[in-house]
Amino acid sequence: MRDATPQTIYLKDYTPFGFKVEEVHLTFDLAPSATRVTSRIRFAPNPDAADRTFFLHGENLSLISAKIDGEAVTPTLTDEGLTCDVPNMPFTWEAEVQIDPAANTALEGLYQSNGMYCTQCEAEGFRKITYYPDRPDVMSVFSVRINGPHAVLLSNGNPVASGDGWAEWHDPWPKPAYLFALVAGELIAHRDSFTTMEGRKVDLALYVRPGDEGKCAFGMQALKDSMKWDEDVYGRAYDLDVFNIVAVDDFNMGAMENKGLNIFNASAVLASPATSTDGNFERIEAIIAHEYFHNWTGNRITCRDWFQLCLKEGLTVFRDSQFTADMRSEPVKRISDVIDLRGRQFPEDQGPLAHPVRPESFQEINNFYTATVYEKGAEVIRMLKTLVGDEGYRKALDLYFDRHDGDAATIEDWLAVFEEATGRDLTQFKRWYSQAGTPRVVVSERFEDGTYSLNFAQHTPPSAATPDPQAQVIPIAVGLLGPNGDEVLPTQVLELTEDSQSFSFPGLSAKPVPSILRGFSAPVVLDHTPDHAFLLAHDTDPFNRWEAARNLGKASLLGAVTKGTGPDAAWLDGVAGLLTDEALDPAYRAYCLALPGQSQLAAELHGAGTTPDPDAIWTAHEDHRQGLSDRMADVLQGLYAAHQVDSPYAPDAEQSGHRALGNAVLAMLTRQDGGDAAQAQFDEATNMTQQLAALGYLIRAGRGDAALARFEAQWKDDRLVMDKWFGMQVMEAKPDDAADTAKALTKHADFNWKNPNRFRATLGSFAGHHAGFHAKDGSGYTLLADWLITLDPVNPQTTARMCSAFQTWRRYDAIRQSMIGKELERIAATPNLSRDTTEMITRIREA
Ligand code: B3K
Ligand code: ZN
Repeated sequence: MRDATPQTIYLKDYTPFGFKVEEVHLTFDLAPSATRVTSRIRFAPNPDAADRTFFLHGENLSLISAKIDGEAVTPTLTDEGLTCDVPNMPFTWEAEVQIDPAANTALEGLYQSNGMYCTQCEAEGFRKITYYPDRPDVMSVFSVRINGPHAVLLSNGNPVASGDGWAEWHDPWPKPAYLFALVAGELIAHRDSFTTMEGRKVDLALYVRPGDEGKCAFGMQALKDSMKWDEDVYGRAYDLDVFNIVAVDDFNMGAMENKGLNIFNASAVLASPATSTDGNFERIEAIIAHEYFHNWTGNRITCRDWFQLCLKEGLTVFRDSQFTADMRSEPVKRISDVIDLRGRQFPEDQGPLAHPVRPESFQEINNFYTATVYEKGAEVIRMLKTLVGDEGYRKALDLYFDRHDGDAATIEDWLAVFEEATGRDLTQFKRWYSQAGTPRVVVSERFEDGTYSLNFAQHTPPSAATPDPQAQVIPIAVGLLGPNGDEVLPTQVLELTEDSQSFSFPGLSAKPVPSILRGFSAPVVLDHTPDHAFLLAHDTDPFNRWEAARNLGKASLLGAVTKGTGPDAAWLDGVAGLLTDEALDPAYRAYCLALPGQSQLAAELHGAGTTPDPDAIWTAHEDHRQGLSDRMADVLQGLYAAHQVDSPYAPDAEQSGHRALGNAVLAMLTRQDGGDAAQAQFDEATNMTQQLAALGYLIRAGRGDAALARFEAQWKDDRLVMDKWFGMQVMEAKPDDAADTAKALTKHADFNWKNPNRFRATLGSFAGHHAGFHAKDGSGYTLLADWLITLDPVNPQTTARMCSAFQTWRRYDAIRQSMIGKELERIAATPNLSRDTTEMITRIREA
C-alpha cells in the first residue's frame, strides 16, 4: 500500500528536475468511467540538474501505451509513477492513459460533480490525470484538445478553435501542472467584458448550472472590481483574452486559481439577496479577488517547491485583505481578520500542529494549506510593509514582479527584493518564516521626571517544530493618551528586536495611558493590563478601542468562569456606550458587542493554568449575553428600528453594517420578548441576512420548529441555502442537544455526506460548537470520529482538514483527554487510513 509507510519530504533536500519541459499537448476523450488522456510532451535535459532520472508522477492511472520519439517503450511502473530510460538529448514523450472521473470521490484530479467534469490539481492532483513531473518548478506551455459531447468545453489560456463535440485551447504562459484545469458540461455562461489598462479587451464569463443564472451578477462585478484594483494599486494587468470562472457543487475548498479558468466552490461565487447573507457576499467578493490576484502572485510568479507555499498564499491573502479594506471599511476588516487569526491560527501555533509559515517537512502537502501559511503568512507581509513603509513596499513589489516574472521563486527571492529595494537587512526578520509559535510580549511601564518608559519582553513558547525560538523583529505601533483622554503622542512604530527592550518618551507633564499594538501591528499575544475602560472611551485607534471592549468582555467572562462573578459593570457600561454612539459605524458597533469565542476562552484559561470547563464557559457566555440584553432593554426596540434598511437590498458595506447591528440587537431583543420580534423578522424577511439571523434566534429561544419547517419547505431545492439550514440547527443547539441534533441531521434524506459543503455544514458546525463537541459523556468525540472514519476512504482531504477539531485536546481535563485519546487511537487504527489523515492524527497524538 502506498500509504502504509508515508514518506517525509524535506525542504533541505530540494533538487531541480533533470529535464525541462518545452511544450505539452494533451487530448482528452471524455467518458465518465473511461476517459482517455493522450499526452505529447517535449523534454530536454536540464543543464542545471545533476540527476537525470526520468521519473514521472502518476497515480490511479491505467497506462495504455508509451512512446519516446515515436518508438514504443516499456516504463517501470510503481504506485507513485514511472521511470524510463530516455535519450541524453531532447525527445518527445507520448503516453495514453485511462482514468475514471466518475469514481473519483476524492475531488482531486479529474472528477465529476453532478455530471459535469472538472479538475482540481493543486497541489499534486495532475498526477491523477496523466504521467508528468508534477512539481511547481517544472513550467511549460500547454495546448489542450477536449473531445466530448458537452455544450461547454473549457481549459486554460485562450480558445483556439472549436466545433461540435470538441474544443482546443492554448495557454501561452508557462505554468506548472498544478494550474492546469479542464471543465466540461451543460453550463450556462453569464458574460461581461473588461478592458485592461494596456488596452486588452478581455471576455469574462461565469459558468453555472442551469437554474443558477440569477446568482452571477455580484460575482462578475467583484471580478471586474478586482481587475481594476490590481491595476490601480499594484500596476498589474490581466494577460489573456478570456477569463473564465466555473461554479462547482462538489469542491474541497473555496476556489482555485487555475490560469484563466478559475474553478469555484458554488458557495464561494453564487450569490443573490434572497439566498445569500451579507457575510456570504463579502466572502465571495474576497475569494474572487483572491483567486484573481493569484494571476500575478502565484501564476506568473509561482513557487519553486511546496515549502514556499506562503510565497503565493500569504501574499495573496494580504492583497485580498487590502482590497476588502479598500472596498469596505479598513478598521472593520482588520477586526474581522484578527478575530479569524486568533480563532484559527493561534490554536494551530499553540498546539501540536504548530509549524513555521514556511514548513521544513511534510508528508502530505494538502495538510499544510493552513491558517499559519495563509493568515500568519499575510500578517508577516503586513509587518514587512509596516517596517519598510508604503513606498518601500511598492518599490520592492515592483522589483519582485520585474525580476521574477515567469519564475518559480522562493522566500529568499522575496526577501532579497525587499533588501535591495529598501537597503534593509532582513536576516532577523526571516525568523518569522522559519519559527513556529506565537510570540508573547510582556509590557511594563515607568514614569519618572516627565519621561515615560515602556519595556517590552518577548518570549515565544518552544514547540516540537521550533524547540529554541530566537527573538523576532516585532513592529509595535504605540500611541499615548493623556489623563484627560487626549492623544499626547500619535501612533509611532517601535521595533522590538531584542528579548527585552525599553523605549522612552520624554517631556510629558503627566503619566500617559499607552495604546499598544495599534491596528494589531504584529501577530503576537500582548501581555498588558492597561485601563481598558479608559481606552474604550478615548482611544483614537479603532482597532484598539474594539480591543479594549473585547478585553473587558474577556476579563468579565473569565471572572464568571473562575470566580462565579456576574457581568462586569465596566464592560456593560462601555459596550452600552459604544452601541448607542450613533457617530460610530454600525458594523463596527456590532463587532464591539461580540464576545470572545468559547474556544478562545478555553485557550485563555488553559494558558493561565486552569483546566477549562466547556459547560461553565457556555453558561458564562449565556449569562453575559443575558446581562447585556437586560442592561440595554430600554433602548433595544429603538435601536432595532433605527437600523432597519428601507432602500432596495444592496450587499454594500453601509447596508450590511446596519443589518449586522440590527441583527445583533435582535438577538438581545429575543432575550426580552421571547422571540416575537425575531418571528416577525423571519415572517417578513425579504433577504437571507434577515431570514437566517431570525431563524437562529428563534432556535436559540426554543421556538424554532415552525420556522425550520417553513425554511426547509421554502428552500429544499437550493443546496447552498440548505447548507445553512443544516448548519444553523447545529450551531444554535443547546450543549446537551448538539450531538443528537447533528446525528439526526446526518440521517436526513438531504444529508449527502460526500458533498464537502454539506459535510462541513453539519459535522464542521458541530466540531465548532464548543460545549456540544466537548460534552461530558464523550458523545461528541465519538460522533465526529465515526464520521471521519466513514469519510476518509471517500475524501481524505476533507477528512484530514476536519481532524484539526481535536488539535486542542490537551487543554481539557483528564477524562476528556482520555476519551479523545481513545477516539484518535481508533481513527489511527482504521485499516488503509489515507496518508492525509494518518499524518494529521499522528501529529495531534504526538503532542
Ligand atoms: N490555491 C488554492 C488552494 C489549493 C488547496 C489544495 N489542497 C486556493 C487558494 O488559495 O486560492
Ligand atoms: Zn490562494
